[in-house]
Amino acid sequence: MDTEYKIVCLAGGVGGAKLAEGLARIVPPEQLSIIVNTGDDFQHAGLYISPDLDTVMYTLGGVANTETGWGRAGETWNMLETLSTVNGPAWFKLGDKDLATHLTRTYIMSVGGTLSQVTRHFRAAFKFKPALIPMSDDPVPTNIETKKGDILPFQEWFVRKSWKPVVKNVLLPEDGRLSPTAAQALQNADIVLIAPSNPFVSIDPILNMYPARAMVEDLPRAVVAVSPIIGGEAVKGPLGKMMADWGMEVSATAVANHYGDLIDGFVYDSSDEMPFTADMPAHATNTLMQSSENRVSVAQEVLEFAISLIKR
Ligand code: FO1
Repeated sequence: MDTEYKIVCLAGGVGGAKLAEGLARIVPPEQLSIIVNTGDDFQHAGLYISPDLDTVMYTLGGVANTETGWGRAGETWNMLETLSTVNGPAWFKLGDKDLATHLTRTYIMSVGGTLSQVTRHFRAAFKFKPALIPMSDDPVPTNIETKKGDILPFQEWFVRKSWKPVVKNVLLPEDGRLSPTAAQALQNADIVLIAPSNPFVSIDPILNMYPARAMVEDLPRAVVAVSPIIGGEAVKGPLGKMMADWGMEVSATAVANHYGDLIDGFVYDSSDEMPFTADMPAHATNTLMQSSENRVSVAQEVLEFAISLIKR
């Protein structure tokens, strides 16, 4: 796809990784930046873990475990099995191959490297070209306030409690700031694409990084969000449950309304009704990204739709 536009994709885990992979196949790498949520990051057994960055990185590197949506393909679990025998913290499953990533990230950060430097270091190792950028270089953890009144670190809620506790609020840090490279990418963006990730725990954390929201509102000539809801359901993860728990309609329309006037256009799945949102340009297609072919076709359609908005 020959486009001179600079494209920034805001991405969380699995949905973000799939759109990023499709974009990486059609956009020249120097014109594509992927800004990834780091609100799920945490210290686990002394290791610095960045789940969404790793999911996008492994996907762009062609080594992602597509069954689980996290970790690496062809994984072995010797360390984890042994960890259990010595009563180590085995609730968060670390595969032997995946462990190499966490050890390397933790090492580089222990000698003063930033998360952005770590991510650039991995770009060479995993042989992908687009800029993969953490939303912030500082710890900006997302916490979950449950209806029962507990405040859980994200992975405690997501993994340890399998996102069963009903969410009252998603608590985002007040003082988070974009990483310098993320700010620069948004500064130069012509098009911002919001991936079909969870708006509340993957995309809002990115927009919460000062001054991301203002930059997205003011700068690019087209901001397009892709619906993470298909056929009235979330493809994966806690989104459907969260929306239902909040009494929201689990629909593409509800997601479009959540983004509101931040976006100029919305791409939704043909199986859903046209999102009735005040004169929001919308484009329907098959947004399910199973194979790498349709990751490319979805990326192509999203990009063409965004470009059409610029030319309007
Ligand atoms: N998710 C799980 O449900 N169980 C796990 O044991 C688990 C381990 C894990 C290890 C590394 C990693 O990068 C991700 C991992 N995830 C696991 C997924 C992770 O919790 C989620 O990917 C995000 O935080 C939400 O998108």
